[in-house]
Parts: sequence; C-alpha cells; structure tokens
Amino acid sequence: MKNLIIFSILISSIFFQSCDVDVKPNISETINAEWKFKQADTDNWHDAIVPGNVHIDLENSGIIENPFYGTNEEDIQWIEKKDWVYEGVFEVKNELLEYENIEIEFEGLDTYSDVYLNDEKIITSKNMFISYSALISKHIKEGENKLKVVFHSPIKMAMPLFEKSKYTYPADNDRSKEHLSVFTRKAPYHYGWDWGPRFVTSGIWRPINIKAWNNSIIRDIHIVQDNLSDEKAQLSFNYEIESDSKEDVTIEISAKEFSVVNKELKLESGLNKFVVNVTIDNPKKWWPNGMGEAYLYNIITKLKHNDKIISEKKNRVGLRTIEVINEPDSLGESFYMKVNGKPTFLKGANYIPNDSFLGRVTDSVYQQNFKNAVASNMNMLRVWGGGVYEDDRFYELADENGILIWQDFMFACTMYPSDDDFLKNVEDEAIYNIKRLRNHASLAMWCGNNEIQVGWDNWGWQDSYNYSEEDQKDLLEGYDKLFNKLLPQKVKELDGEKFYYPSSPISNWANKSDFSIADNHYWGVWWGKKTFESFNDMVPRFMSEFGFQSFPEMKTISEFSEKKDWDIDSDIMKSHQKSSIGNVTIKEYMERDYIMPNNFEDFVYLSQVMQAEGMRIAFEAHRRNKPFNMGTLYWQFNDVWPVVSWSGIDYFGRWKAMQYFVKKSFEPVFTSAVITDGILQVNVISDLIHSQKITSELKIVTLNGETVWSRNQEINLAENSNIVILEEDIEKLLSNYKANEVTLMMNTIYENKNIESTFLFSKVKKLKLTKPDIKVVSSANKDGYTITLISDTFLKNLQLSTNTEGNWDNNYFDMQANKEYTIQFTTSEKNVDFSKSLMLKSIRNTY
Ligand code: BMA
Repeated sequence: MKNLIIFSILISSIFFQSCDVDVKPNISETINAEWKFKQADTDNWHDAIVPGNVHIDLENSGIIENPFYGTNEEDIQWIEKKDWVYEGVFEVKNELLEYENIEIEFEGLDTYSDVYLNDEKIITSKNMFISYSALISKHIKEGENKLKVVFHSPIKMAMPLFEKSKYTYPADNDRSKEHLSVFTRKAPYHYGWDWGPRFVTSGIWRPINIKAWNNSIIRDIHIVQDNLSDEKAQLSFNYEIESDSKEDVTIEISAKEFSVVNKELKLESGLNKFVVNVTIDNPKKWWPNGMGEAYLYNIITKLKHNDKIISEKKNRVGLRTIEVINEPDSLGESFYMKVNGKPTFLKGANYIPNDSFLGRVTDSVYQQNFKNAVASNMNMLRVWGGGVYEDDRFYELADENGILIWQDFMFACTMYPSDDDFLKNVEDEAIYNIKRLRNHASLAMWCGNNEIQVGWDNWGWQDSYNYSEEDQKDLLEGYDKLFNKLLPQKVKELDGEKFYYPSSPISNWANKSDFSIADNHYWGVWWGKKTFESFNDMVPRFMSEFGFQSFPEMKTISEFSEKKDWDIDSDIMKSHQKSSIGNVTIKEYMERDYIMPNNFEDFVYLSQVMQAEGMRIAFEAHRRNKPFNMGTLYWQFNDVWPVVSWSGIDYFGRWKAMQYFVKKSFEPVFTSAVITDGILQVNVISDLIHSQKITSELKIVTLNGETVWSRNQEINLAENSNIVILEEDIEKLLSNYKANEVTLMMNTIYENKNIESTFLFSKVKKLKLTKPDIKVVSSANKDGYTITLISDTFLKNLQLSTNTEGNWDNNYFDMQANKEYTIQFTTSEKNVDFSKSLMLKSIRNTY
C-alpha cells in the first residue's frame, strides 16, 4: 500500500502542474477473465475457475477424482508439493484508460504467489488472509490484457524455515512430520484437522477487482459510536481519503432517517484523514436475535468535487453498545456481554469454514448458515481461529440477522514463530482484517487465538516435543509478542472500543476450580470420556466449546461411499473420521446409554440421537445456571466436507438430530429439569428483555399415557430471569411407579408457542418401550406438507425422513401416547409422492 501511495503522489503532482483532470466517478469492478491453469513443470493447460483453487480445477479437468469421495484424499497429496500457474485474459475498454489511477486488487491469494500483468511483475503474496493491490496504470492497455499468477508450493516455501528452526512446533492437527503450517499465514485447517481432510490448496480464492479513479478516492471509513442513548446517537466518521492533488471537496453523509450532513474539506495530495461528526436523534437500536430488531441504517458517503460525485461508499450501520464484562467478582472471574446495557445470555456455536475449497462457497451457503442460526434461536457464532477471517458477506448477514460474532485471529492449537518477518506478516494481516470488519454491528470482540495458552499450560508439549529450557523461554516470548503485544496493540489502535481476549479458553477443563474463571472448553465429555451427566456439574462462567460427534445422515454418507463400505471399521468410514479416538468413543458412549443396534443405519441414527440428547444436557445445564453462566457455544456449527464430526449441520446443509435439539434448548423461554440427590428440580428460564406471562404444564405420565401427577401454573416471568418452579422428592412424585415406566412432560406455553420437552427418570436403555402403532396422515399445503401423527405408546426420538429435500420444523422428538403431533415439512419440490417415501424410526425400532 505504501508503494502504491508514493507512486500515485508522483503522478498526481505531475498532473497538478500540467492540466486539470476530468472529474468523474471512481470505478470499482470485479474482473471477469477467461482462465486456464497448469502444473508449473508441464505444458498441459486446462480450463480454470476463479475464484477457486487448484484442487477444484484438477477435478473439473478430470485429472483427479472427487477429493471427498472414498479414500481419494490420500491419493492426491502430491498436489501440495507442486507449483501451479494460472493465466487469465480480460478485455479493457478505452474508457477505463482515461482514468489517471488504475489499480488492481486481489482480495485473496492462497498463498505464495507472483502476479504479472502483461508480463510485468506487479505483486508478490505471502499471506492468504490479506488483499494485495498494485497500481497498474502503466501496464494495462486497451483490448486484451493477460494476468499470470505463479503459485509456489506452500510446502516447498515453508521447508527452509522448518530446516532453520531449532525445534518442531506442536501443531498436532497438521498431518505432516514437519508441522510446516505454522510458518505460513494460511488457513490452519488446510493442513488437516480432527474433522477435516488435508488439502493444502493453492489458488485465487477471492475476487479480483479493478479500481479506477481521478482526483480523489475514499479509501476507508471507520465509524465510531461515541455515545448511544435512547435520545441520541453520536457517531464519528473517520475518513481516509487519498487525493491526487490539492483539492476542495465536500463530504456528504446521508440516510433516510436523518438530514444530510455536509462538510467542506481541503485535501492535500496524498492520504488525508478527516473526522465528521454525525448525530442521530431518537436512534433505532440494533438488537441481537431474540431481543429485538437488528435495525440497520443504510448510510451513504459521497465525496463531491464541484457538485460532481467522485467517490461513494455505503455502510450499513447498526447502533448498539457491546460490553464484555470480564473481571474478578465474588464468584471468581466473570465473562459475559451486555448489549445495549442488557446482560445477554449467548447461545450459539463455533463456526468453521464451509468447505475445504473456499473459493466455491456461494452466497446461498452463507444465507443458509444464517437462516439456520436464526431458526436455531442463536445469537452468537464464534469464528474459530483454525479457519479463515470470513468473507464480507458473512458479516453482512450476521448484521442483518442479529448474530453477534466472536472473532478469533487465525491461530489455533500450537505455538507460532515470532521472527521479524513473521510478525510483520501478522501485523499486515491484523491491520487489513480489523479495518475490514470493525464497522460491523455484529462484531462483538476479538480473540487472539484458540487453545494455545491452555495447550501450553496443560497439554504436555514441553515433554512431547523435548523443548529445552531455552526453547521454552523462546516459545513463550514469541507467544507474548504475538498475543499480548502485537494483536492487542492493533485492536487498540484500529478498533479501540472492542474487547480483546488473548486466548480462548482461559480456564482448563480438567480443574474443577477453574470453572469459576471466565471461559472454558469442557472436553471432559468426549476427550475425557466423562458421562454426559457430568455437564450438569461442570458449568463454567462461559462455555465457549464442548461437543460430541455423530455420523451424518445416510444420504450424506451415500455421497462418499457405497453400501459395501457401511461399516464403522471400513477404510472409507475411517477416512471420514479424523478424530484419533473417533468411532471407538461413539461406540463406548452408546454402550453406556443405549441397547446396541445391529445394523449400520441404526448405528448412524443412534449416534445422532445420542449426540442430541447428550448435548441437550449441557445446553440446559448452562441455562439453568444463568447468571453464574452466561453463554453456551457448542463445538461445532458446520462441516468442511462430508464427515463424522461434532457438527449439528452437515456439509450438505442437512440438520442432524442435535440441531433440532439446539433449536428447542435455545428457545427464549424454556423449562428444564434435573435430579440432584433424589430431588427433582424444574427451572423456567427467560432470555426475553421484557416480562412474559406463560403457562407451564408439568405432567408425569406412564409410557401408555396415564397421568401419574400433574401441575399447571400461570407464571409472570420477569425479564432475563431464571426461576425454580418445582423442587420435590422423586420417590414422592412417582408414587408406586418405577423410574423406567414414566416420563416427565414439560410444556412451556405463551403467545403462539407450545414448547414441549421430555425428562427421563432412567437411562433410555432401561425404559420399558413397546412397539408402537402409529397413525400418520400427511397432506400437501402451500409450503410443502403437514404430517399429523398419533401413537398408542410413548415414542422416543421419532425420526421423520423422506427422499424429498426439505426442512422439518421438528424432528427426533418424543411423543406421548395418544397425543396428536403436527409437523410441517417445507420443500420446494412439487409433485412428489411424499407419503410413500415418508419413513419413521424411533428408538424401539433399533433393537
Ligand atoms: C476444540 C477445537 C478444535 C477441535 C475440537 C475437537 O478444541 O478448538 O481444535 O476440532 O476441539 O477436538
């Protein structure tokens, strides 16, 4: 950027003396070129798609097979060691050349590349997370122009750094001996993760734009919300405007909600910084999902020269305050957020990238992500540090949908180098991404890294990597430079109001006493093989990770395997399970709680039910402990390929059983039960920020529908509350019934909602379930189908499935005997024989 500015100043000063430049609006366009690519050491060119990457292009050219199918991943590891050349040809019209300053911007180059325009080298890249720009006025011409991008293998580029290094870095997820990933500023998960394949990609993964301008251009706007009350919002718009010459201009700020703000500016040649203050009366606030409308102001800034617009920028601004309260208190150390002054219980998930091959993620995938988050009653996603700083579109949708974003910097689960080159590279990355993301209403906080502090303190890297005292000192100093100095300094400088958290989590899951200190990733369930019920005891102040794996549904499994592979120990099934303890752990937990199924399909179904039921214990425990606990972000929202993983939604966007449980457990008002020392306790929790009248129905019923005990209550819930509505000895409640003969049905009823959930007094495998007789009627409606069901006995975890693609409003739910349930299936597929392909399965069908 610096070179670019100096260069443009040179040009502008020449023009200032010689002539007056034509005043006209800036242009910014995405280049649509015809692309081809080849392996650098061959002469075989093939068609390519940009944005994209070499793996996608190799598959499209028929050189490799679908990388996600079977065990193909293993056969295509050679790609990472090769260099690749991309060539694109695009047309330029004379009008563009009439501009004084023409720039090209590559929004994403993955990762080491040299870029040439018409054979002149214009860019060298070494960081996938930043955009690279160059002034090309001298090299661009009318008619055909040729871009050439030479990608150098990330493996070959990092190897000399590894060879120079005194030690191996503890990047255990990187599936190569040398752990080269730490040297390269590229998405860590590309090198392998415990839910992801290893595809070390190269390519142009984000768009390429041409910008052309005369006179001046708005480079950046930082909108700071200085003050926000019900009466007034006071904002300062901090502009960076680059100018060719000395100019008198006007800045005009407008939106439909307030009168236009004008300011005359005197620009100097070069980069100018100005602040313009804007006051908005009676501001409409931006609220997270579930608390109100996520209102956005469409604000336009116009830069005018003699009344002609020369540069224009649009911002969608959400007015809100976000405070992270992380301080010592009487219980330990708090960690929670206040949005617009209201303590906000955060419900959501850890978000990983949508694909191993990022260039092909479409807008509709992002839209679906946020539809799913809202449908699941979430208000936060954590962009986890082993992936990427997401696309602009992601944050725009987060703003629109009221989903707060916890933003990690891209560092995860390993120590990192800290030499000057590395630090400079990270500094550029931090500057670029903080400036790119800071105006988003949804951006709630920055976090330095994922699990590095906790890893260093507890995971034994010192011994497993034989670090000498000196190595340890070195590594810790490096950590300090990166996460306690460089990154917080940049956040302070560029996004001063935001909270910076050095590492997540701060506390360690293996120490019970740590649970009173800020955030925790409780991996006692899964990694520690602790029971799901341990979630009830291990409640931290904020749970930023916890999870359990399941298989994706059979439709998804069929996309990467054939019937003959449907065995959890087959090569293909193992290659789509990346956790070192994967399928064995799923089986071990299943044996504890369920009667083992004898076929693969039932195992898949049960794995999902078990994940859903197990994780539900955690969601509810966290909410029952509000306000001691103020957040629950499970691991993990999505997948990068079709795989057995901790996700709630699979690679193809299909909901696993857990997602339906998330949706229900995250309802703004929810009833939850737990037994402690023979006492049944029932809580009603409200996250609403207004009081709410509800009807609560509690009923203990036998499996064939007889009522043993019931209590209905009208309750006036205060805002943001958590109350105990029942505390009773269970022996008294169950009278003569055995724990495995009855269930507790809880209904929370208000407005048009009736949220039903079941609580069991015994393990599922001990329940006296009988084979059901179910009556099903389905009828078409304008959005799909309505299904009405009634069963003569209690049904545990009824799964509805069909060949038609669509969404259920509820699934994997329990049904009381003799009670009618109505489910909506929404689909855009017409004229399908829905009732014929509708399949039902419940726990009793698996043994
Ligand atoms: C957490 C994450 C990931 C990992 C997950 C499951 O620690 O930060 O590193 O995929 O656990 O092991």
